[in-house]
Amino acid sequence: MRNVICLVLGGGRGTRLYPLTKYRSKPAVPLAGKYRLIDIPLSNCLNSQMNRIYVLTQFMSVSLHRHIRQTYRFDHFSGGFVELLAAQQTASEGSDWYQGTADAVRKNLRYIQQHGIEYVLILSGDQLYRMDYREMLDSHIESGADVSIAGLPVHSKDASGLGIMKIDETGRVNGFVEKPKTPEELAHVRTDPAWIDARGIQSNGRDCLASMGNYLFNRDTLVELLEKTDYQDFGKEIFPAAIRAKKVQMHMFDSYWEDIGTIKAFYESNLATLAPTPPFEFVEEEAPIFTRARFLPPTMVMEGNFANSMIADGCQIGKGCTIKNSVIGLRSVIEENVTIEDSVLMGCDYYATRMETEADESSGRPRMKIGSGSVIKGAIVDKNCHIGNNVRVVNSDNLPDKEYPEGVTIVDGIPVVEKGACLPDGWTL
Ligand code: ADQ
Ligand code: ADP
Repeated sequence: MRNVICLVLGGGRGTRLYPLTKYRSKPAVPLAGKYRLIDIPLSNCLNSQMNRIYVLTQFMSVSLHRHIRQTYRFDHFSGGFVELLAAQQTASEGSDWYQGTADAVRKNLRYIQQHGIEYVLILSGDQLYRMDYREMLDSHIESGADVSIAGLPVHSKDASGLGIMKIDETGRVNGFVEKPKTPEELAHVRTDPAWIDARGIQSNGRDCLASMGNYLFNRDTLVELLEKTDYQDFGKEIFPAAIRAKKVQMHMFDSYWEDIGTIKAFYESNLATLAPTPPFEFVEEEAPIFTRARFLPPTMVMEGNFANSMIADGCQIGKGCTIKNSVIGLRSVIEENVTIEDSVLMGCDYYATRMETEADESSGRPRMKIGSGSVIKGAIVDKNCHIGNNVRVVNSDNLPDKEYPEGVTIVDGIPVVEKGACLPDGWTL
C-alpha cells in the first residue's frame, strides 16, 4: 500500500457544527465519550494498511495537533505518517483559506506528486462508518478506472443532501447530480431498486446511489484535473467534468454510514451507539477504532439509576444520580442527585487543580463539574464546562434556535453548552 496516499478532508469552516467548532477544527470534535471525529477515517486507513495520510484542515487547533501527535505514531521502518496540512500562506499557492474541497487538494498538490505515489484516496472527515479501502482499491484496479467513487444505496427522500450517481451495467458512472433539489433533477439519476436487488444488495425500496464523498484517483488523473481547471469543489465541479472526460467507476458499499456534519446528525450518531445492537460498533477485533491511549483511572460510581449509557474513563459520579441513554465523556465530575437523559457530555480535557478549584470558589463561580441537583436532558455539553447546582439544561418549551446567554446555543432544537461555559447555580434555559 506504499503507492497510496490518503487525504482526509478535515473540514471547511465547520459552520454546521458550530458551536462545537468555535474553538477547534472539525476533525478534533470529540465523539462517543473518548474519540475524536478524525479517529474514524484514520482508523479505517490504518485497518486498510494505508498509513501515509495527510489531514487537510482550515485550522491548526491545539487539541487536533496534540491528539494526532500523541496517537498516530509509527516506527521508522513502516514509512507511515499522519500529517496536518492547514490552510497556510505560501508564496506560490496564495494566502487564502481553502475555497472548497478541490481547492484544498490543489493547494497541496506537491505532497501527492512525490515519487512512487500511484493512487490518491480522498476521504471525508466527518462520517461514521467502517470500510476496508483495500476492497475499493482492488475494484478500482480491476475495472481499469481513472477514478472510483464509493457509493451507497439511499432513499430518494434523503437524496437532496448528497451527490447522486447514475451508473451503467458495468458500474461505470454516466451521470451525476450534486444534491438534486427538484424532482426533475432526481429523475435524471434515479436507479431502479430492482437493479440494486439484482446486484445481491437488498434495496428495500432505495432508489438512489449516493456518493459517500470518498474518491480514489489515479494520481496522474487527479493532478491533470486540478492543474487544468480552477474548479473549487469535487462534488459540484470536478465530478461532472471527470465523468465526461474519464472512466469513473462506482464502488458499492452497503453498511452503516452516517454523515455527521450537522449538530442534529452529531447528536443522533452519538446516541445511536447506545442502542442494544448499535448500527456502529467501536469494538471490532479485526478493525478497531483507535484513539489516544490515556492513563486515566477507572470511573467511580456511587449508587444511582443508570441505564443504557456509555461512561468513559476517569469519571466521578456522585450518589443518587440518574443517567439514562447518554454518553458521558472522559474525566466528567458529576455531583449528587444529577439527572442526565438523552444527552451527550464530552467530559474534560484535564482535572482541575486544587488552585483552580479554590480560585473558582473564591470568585463564586462553580468549579469544572456538573453541580448537584442539575438536570440535563436532550442536550450536548462540550468539554470543560463549569455547571453549578440546580442548573436546568432542557429545551422543554421548544425555544427557537439561537444563541442564549452564558454560552448556550440551541441548534436543531438541541441545547449545546459550549466548551468551557460557566452556568451559575440555579441557571435555567
Ligand atoms: P458535502 O459533505 O456537502 O458533500 P463538502 O461540504 O464539500 O461536501 O464536504 C466534504 C468533506 O470535505 C467534508 O468532510 C468537509 O468537512 C470537508 N471540507 C469541506 N470544505 C473543506 C475545505 N475548504 N477544506 C478542507 N476540507 C473541507 C460531499 C459530496 C457529495 C456526497 C457527500 C457525502 O460533495 O457528493 O454525497 O459528501 O457526505
Ligand atoms: P483529550 O484527553 O480529550 O485527548 P486533550 O488532548 O485536549 O484532551 O488534552 C489532554 C491533556 O492536555 C490533558 O491530559 C492535560 O495534560 C492537557 N491540558 C489540556 N488543556 C489543559 C488546561 N487548560 N490546563 C491544563 N492542562 C491541560
